[in-house]
Amino acid sequence: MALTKNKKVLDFVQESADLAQPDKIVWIDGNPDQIKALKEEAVKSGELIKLNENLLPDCYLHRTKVNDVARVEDRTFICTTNKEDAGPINYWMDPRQAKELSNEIARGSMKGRTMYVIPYSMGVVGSDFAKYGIEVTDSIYVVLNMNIMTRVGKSVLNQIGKDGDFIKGFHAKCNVDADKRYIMHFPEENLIISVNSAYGGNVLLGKKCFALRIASYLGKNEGWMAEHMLILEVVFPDKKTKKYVAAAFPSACGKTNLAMLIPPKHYTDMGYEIKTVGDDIAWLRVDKDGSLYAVNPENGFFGVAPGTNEHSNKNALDSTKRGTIFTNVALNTDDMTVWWEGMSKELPDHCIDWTGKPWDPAKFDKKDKSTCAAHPNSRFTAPASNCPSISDKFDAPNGLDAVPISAIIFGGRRASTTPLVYEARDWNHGVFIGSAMSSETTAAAAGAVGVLRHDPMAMKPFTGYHMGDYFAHWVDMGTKIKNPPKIFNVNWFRTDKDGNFMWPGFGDNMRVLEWILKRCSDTPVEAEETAIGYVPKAEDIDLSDMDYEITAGKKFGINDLKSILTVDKEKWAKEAEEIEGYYNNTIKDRIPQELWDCLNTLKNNCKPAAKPAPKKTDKEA
Ligand code: GTP
Ligand code: SPV
Ligand code: MN
Repeated sequence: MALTKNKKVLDFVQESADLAQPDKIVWIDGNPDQIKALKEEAVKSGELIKLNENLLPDCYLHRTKVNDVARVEDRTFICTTNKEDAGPINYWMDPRQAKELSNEIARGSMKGRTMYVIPYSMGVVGSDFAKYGIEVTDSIYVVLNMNIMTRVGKSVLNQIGKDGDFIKGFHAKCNVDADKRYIMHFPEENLIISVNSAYGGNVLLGKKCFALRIASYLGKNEGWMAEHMLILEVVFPDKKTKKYVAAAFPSACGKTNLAMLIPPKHYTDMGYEIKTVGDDIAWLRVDKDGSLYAVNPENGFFGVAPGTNEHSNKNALDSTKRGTIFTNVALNTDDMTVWWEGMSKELPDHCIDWTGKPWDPAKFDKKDKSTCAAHPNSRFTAPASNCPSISDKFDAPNGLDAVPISAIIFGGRRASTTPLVYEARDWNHGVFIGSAMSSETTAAAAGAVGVLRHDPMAMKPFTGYHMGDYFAHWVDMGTKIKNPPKIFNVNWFRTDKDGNFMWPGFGDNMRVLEWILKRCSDTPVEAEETAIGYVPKAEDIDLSDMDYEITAGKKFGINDLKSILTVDKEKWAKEAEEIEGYYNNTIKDRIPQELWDCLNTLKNNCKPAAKPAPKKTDKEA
């Protein structure tokens, strides 16, 4: 039975049903019994595998089709009336043509199936920041994941009310045919259509589709920002001072890890703590006091499984111990638990790999991804409330969920050139640094891994409009914030000549965070001004009790720190050329003058110092 009288909601559900022709329509009301029944149904059909109830209570494993394991950027479309509005780096399709195409694919595709109607909230229900959506889908996996990742149920419909607005999301699994897979966004109509996939970011329409692509478009028009950012809280030793940091790294470049960081003992002894507000998406607004405030619109974590262990990210691992859905990890049949590469040093004896075949640990080769038991982009969907480090702010009611941001950090995977950390000279220079970001590609999207590509603000795959306008929006926001956060860039991924990571990363990133916050304090620590911005003096990064071996027997020391803090002008001159090429040939137009000015400054700063004129000899004189 329909749970609302809102005509727009009812019309959307009816139109979707008329198209897909399901046998049944079920409204998701948020009742735990309904969710429980759906889990049972999915176990019966084989869509989910129930895991060991004692070791992993209420946890399930799901395997996708092998052709459907990551976001598909080349099948993701921004469908604006004018092609130019989607910009040069989005795939564009004419809205009418897009609907004709997806209608043809989805028509009758839910025959014999059930269509679920999921009312969901991005943000705390009723909060000033929250926005609402309705997703219809024929996948129980989607219902159960949305129920973890967002706030779902009747309370959302109450908020939408009789004639309130919402984002429409239509998802039909169809035959999971990769050649007919389309993820389409209609920002002018608050509409998302997804067909022929059943994987994460392609189908959990509240996440990348709404909370980034559609929301970035809304933010541009309404004066706020939707960003691919984690939000963390630093609790100072006095336990009263709390500072908030937002950080944008591309997919699979360390957001979840930084958001859940456990500081080294040296810092916990002093009394520092890190709390998690969000791990993937931030919505940012200027509030009445003129500061920039952020919320995490999600309700759970869709985290990368491989590499997650007791040491690298205990908070994430602990978050997956109950009420979690695992996607494409390995099944340990000895005790019906899960396993993935990097969970433990010992390989399990009896595993079924992510494709459903018995796995032979003897054939495992770290360097050959095809021998992995878990897919490199296998994921866990875990409730945020499970996370031991979750901040009180995360779920705070009455608008108290928004946190003031002191620092914004950009970062990516760069084997060379980019130092461990540097600070922008001012807001616009920070926007320039974000716009010029490059990072090596990862398994989070279909395609080659390890290729250096431009990924401005980690938003290349997620900006719902023209990238040049997006840069201009950032510049414009800077004029609206009374005390803009300072902007930094970090790189945890510098490697030595043998390809080893030179910086320990993970918990030790606290040392960099501390420096960043010292730069944001009323009495900032000094820094070196370089061609690219402010770089720490090596002595100002606390290396106390650091115990990291870059390679066997080679312990990390201050000289290693110095080497990853160096700014090589020759390399940066090349980088500047590269950025200029990207601006000119890829983004092409609508780049604000402020960013061209920063590029010119960088180019000038990197020019080799003019050689002193050769002394004239007596003869010449
Ligand atoms: P998405 O969920 O795809 O947006 O990814 P994410 O940005 O949240 O990345 P996540 O924290 O899941 O980390 C992805 C990969 O980077 C994992 O394999 C981590 O082990 C690795 N990683 C994270 N932080 C660090 C770090 O500080 N140093 C190194 N060397 N690797 C890291
Ligand atoms: C990412 O790729 O940045 C993710 C995973 O967070 S997905 O939801 O699939 O986009
Ligand atoms: Mn992400």
